[in-house]
Amino acid sequence: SDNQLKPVEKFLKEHHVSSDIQYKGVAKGKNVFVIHLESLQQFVIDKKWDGQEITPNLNKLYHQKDTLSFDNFFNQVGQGKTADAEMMLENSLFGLAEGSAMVMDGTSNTFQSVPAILDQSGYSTASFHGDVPSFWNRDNAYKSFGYQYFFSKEYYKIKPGYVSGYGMKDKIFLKDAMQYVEQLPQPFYAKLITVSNHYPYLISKKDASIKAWDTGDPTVDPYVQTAHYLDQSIGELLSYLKKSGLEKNSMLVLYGDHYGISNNHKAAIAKILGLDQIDNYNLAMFQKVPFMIHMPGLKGGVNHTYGGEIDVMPTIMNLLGVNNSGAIQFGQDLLAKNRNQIVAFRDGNFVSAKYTKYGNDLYFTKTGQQITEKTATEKKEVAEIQDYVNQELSLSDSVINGDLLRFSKHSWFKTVDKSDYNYKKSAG
Ligand code: GP9
Ligand code: MN
Repeated sequence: SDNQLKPVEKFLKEHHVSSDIQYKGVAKGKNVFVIHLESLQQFVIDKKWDGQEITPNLNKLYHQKDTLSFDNFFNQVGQGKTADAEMMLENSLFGLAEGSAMVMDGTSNTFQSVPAILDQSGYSTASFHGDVPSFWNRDNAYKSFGYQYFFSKEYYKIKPGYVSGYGMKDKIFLKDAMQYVEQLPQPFYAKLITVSNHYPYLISKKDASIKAWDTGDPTVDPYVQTAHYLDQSIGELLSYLKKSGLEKNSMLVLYGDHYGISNNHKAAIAKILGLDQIDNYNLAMFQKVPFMIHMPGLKGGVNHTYGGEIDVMPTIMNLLGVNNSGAIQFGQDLLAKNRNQIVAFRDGNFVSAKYTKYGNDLYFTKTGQQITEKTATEKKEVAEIQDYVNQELSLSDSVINGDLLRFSKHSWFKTVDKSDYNYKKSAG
């Protein structure tokens, strides 16, 4: 019954922070590009290898005056990886502790997702991906999210050499996707999901324009090459957006979905970061992913707030000036003044502005110094953060497991009718 939603609403009300007024509606009516940077981690930003920047195009964007960049932004995914990132970004709900919420509940649940909300305020909405439509159950979950269009692999002409690993090579995919983007009525919300920088980081000789790392760990070493290729594909996309004039009336949101290099590769990570050894603090910080918002005229800069994927939806909704007050969102606007800066990992560990807990070890976030014996104050503060993290995760789970958004009624939202959508490419 709708009573099940009460504890969720109570928690969200207690922890509500008002969005930033200065940024409210600055992107009103703009097209939105959400650019999913597969497995891209924050540590590659501004980093060099073999005398070259690994991500020159993203670095340039990162430092531009009209880009809001975040250097303490963390991925918060669980086993659902990409799908969990999508769930968080477009619903401000966590993935589940096990499995993928998009697979298990994406077909049947009710959602109040970004695409559906924007559709209802006059946007056209589309997701683009160069892989099969069924991966992560996107072909069903996107209907629940209210996507009007889903241009998966079957919508592109695939020639020999176009596919690598999980789908179309990023340069080809992004270029071909633009043919559909151009036809979307404006304003539009377009999500572009890249794949080339995905484990096992396959890349042809022709596409590789930087040497592989030399850590001696063959799983890790080619990552730098596919990351560099991904960056080049973004460079090409950006120059297309400039040339076509689309940049002028668009807001770009770029994010890395999760780590590419897993914690099983400590020796290689140490080598890449130039450290003697890796502790749990280093591994926690290694979970940072890029997050940038770019728009001509935007008041940018590098923002140091601690946040993560769960916080993207409230941030974007405020920038777009689209009303969804009272929405069930577990994140807090990254630009809000009094945000709690608590970043929950799916396993109950966390990063906050003061403390970091990872692998059950506790550290001071600013210095990385380990805390082995807590003072009374530290005990209390850490317990409070842990309590918030536990509550936030379990209440988000209750929303998904109980399909509780069925009971969430708002004047600004009409329930999505999944039968309105059909993503099959018609013959001919
Ligand atoms: C596949 C792609 C990869 O369609 O999005 O997902 P991941 O393995 O990163 O979760
Ligand atoms: Mn992924």
